[in-house]
Amino acid sequence: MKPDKEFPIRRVIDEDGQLVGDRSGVTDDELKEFYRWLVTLRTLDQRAWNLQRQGRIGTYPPFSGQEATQVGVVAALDRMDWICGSYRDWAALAYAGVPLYYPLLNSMGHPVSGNIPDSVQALPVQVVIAAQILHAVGLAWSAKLQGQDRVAVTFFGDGATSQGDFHEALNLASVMKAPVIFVAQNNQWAISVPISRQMNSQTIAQRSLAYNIEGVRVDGNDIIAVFQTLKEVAARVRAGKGPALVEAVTYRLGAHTTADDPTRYRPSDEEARLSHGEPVARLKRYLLGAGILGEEDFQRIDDEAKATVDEAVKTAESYPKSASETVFDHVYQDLTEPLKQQRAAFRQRVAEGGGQRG
Ligand SMILES: Cc1ncc(C[n+]2csc(CCOP(=O)(O)OP(=O)(O)O)c2C)c(N)n1
Ligand SMILES: [Mg+2]
Repeated sequence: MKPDKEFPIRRVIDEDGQLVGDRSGVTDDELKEFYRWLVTLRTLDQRAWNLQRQGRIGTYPPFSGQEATQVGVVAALDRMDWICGSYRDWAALAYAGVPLYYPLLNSMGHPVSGNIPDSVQALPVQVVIAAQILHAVGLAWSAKLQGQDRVAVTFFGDGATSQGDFHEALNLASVMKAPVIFVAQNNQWAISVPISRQMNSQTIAQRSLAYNIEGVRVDGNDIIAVFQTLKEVAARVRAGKGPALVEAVTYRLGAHTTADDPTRYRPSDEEARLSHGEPVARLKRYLLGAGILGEEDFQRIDDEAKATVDEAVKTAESYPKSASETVFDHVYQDLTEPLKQQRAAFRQRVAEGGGQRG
C-alpha cells in the first residue's frame, strides 16, 4: 500500500558528480573543507581495517560509504546540540571534535574512548541497537524543559527501526514536542538482513506519518543535499515545531565489521553497482568538474590525510594497554552485588593464570 504522502529523495549532485539540483547555501570553501574531512575519515577507516588485520586493534565497524551523511548532518548543527550515535558513527563524532585516535582506542578496548571531551556535546557510542534514540529524546526534552536553545540529533541504522526503542522514541518525542532529529542511515543492510526483509514499509521516512512529525528522504551520499536538508530541518525543530525523521539513503560499502564476510550473503554484483555513487568519489568528481579543486589539490589532501592518520595511529598505540578488568569500571558509581561477584571471580581466574590479556 502506498503512503498518503510521497517521500522523494532530495539530491543535488548525482553519482557522476553532475549538478542536478540547487546548490544554494553551500560555499566553495565549505565544500573544500567537507572534501578534506571525507578523505581524512576514509583514510582513517581503511587504516583501521588494516590495523585489525595486523592484530593491532580488535573488531572494528567501518563507516565507509556513510561519511557524507555523518559529516553533512553534524556540519549543519550548532556547537551545543547533542549527538547520540552508534558504533558506526565515529565519522560524526570526529567531525564534531572527538580525536581521530578514539575509534582506534575503542577497538583496542580502551575506556578512554568513552570519555568524550568536554568541548563536544555527544554521548559515547552505543552498541545496543536503537538505545541511543531514546537517550536523544531524553536530552532534547530536558533541553526544552530547561529553556535551552539546543536540539538533539541521533544516528541509527535501518535495522534499528525494527526495534521497539525506535517507535517508543518517536512517539514520546512527538507527544512532548521534543526538539530531536532522528537520522536513519539506511545503508541497505543490518548485518546480513537486507532492508527488503527488514520492513514492509516502502520507506523509513513514511513512518513519520504515524507519529505526525516531519519526515524527509535525502541522498545520504550527497553531502550538499544532506547539509541543506539538515540546516532546514534543524531550523524548524529549533523553532519548536516538534521532532523530525530524516532518512538518509546510503550504502554500506564493505563488511558489517572486521568480523563479517559479506560475500556470504550479498549478491556479487551489488557492491560494484551501488558503490559508484559513494560519497567521496562523488564529491571529488563534482569539485573537479566545477573547477573548484584540481589534481594537485587532491594529491595534497591525500598526503595530508595520510599524515593525520599516521599521527592518530601513533597516539592510539602510545596508550598503555588497558587491563581487561576495566570492563567493570565506568558504568556504575557503586558496583552492584552480582557485578562485584563477577569481578571477584574474574580476579581469581587471572590469579590462577587465565583470563587476562596483555
Ligand atoms: C539490541 C541488540 N540486538 C542485536 C544486536 C546485534 N547487532 C549488532 S549490529 C546489528 C545490525 C544493526 O543494523 P542497522 O541498525 O541497520 O545498523 P548498521 O550496522 O547497518 O549500521 C545487530 C542486530 C545488538 N547489538 N543489540
Ligand atoms: Mg544498516
